[in-house]
Amino acid sequence: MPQLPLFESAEDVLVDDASGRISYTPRFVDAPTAAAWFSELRGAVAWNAQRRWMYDREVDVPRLTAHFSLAGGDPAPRAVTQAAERVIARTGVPFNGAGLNFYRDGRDSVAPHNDHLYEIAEGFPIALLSLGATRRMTIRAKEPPRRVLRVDLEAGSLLMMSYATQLHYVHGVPKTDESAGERISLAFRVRPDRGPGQNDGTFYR
Ligand SMILES: O=C(O)CCC(=O)C(=O)O
Repeated sequence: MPQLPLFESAEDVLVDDASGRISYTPRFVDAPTAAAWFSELRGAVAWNAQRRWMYDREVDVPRLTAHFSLAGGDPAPRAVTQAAERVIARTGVPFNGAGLNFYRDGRDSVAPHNDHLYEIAEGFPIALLSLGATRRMTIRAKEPPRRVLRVDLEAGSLLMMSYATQLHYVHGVPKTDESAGERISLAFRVRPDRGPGQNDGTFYR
């Protein structure tokens, strides 16, 4: 079991049952590091403004995005590789991809969704590292009684969601009328295109 550095706070387990495991660790990275990573990524990343078809019309994706492989190819910004190293060291999960989201203000959001299971290797969790302004995530069970969790994702925090939770819950960051500053999230995933025998699916439910 990796040792906890002094500045880290304890993991708060929000769900741990047949529907999967969700945990929240505030102050996973200290405030100066979170601020430095935020400022590097805000300035250095070539953020994409995407459009998406919704029913019969094309709409703006209400946030900016970027993607990096951690398994070679184009080098990721230093803040992404440093954050990935920290998350991998803590969790023991061989994350090989990072999806970044930039929420410019309270009008930016991500709609309730679960991760596409073909985009994550079976059995591996997703890790969400938050930088910048605090935004509330809503995690809603798909099945009755449709339990709802609301988690304020603070700068420097780490939210872990096991593979199984993608079957049983949707998660999203709703728009807010309250003034919200800029926020960047880093979503670490194990992409399924890894070599045979490297994914035995035993990490998390
Ligand atoms: O910004 C977040 O913390 C959530 C991002 C998310 O749900 C996703 O990238 O699929």
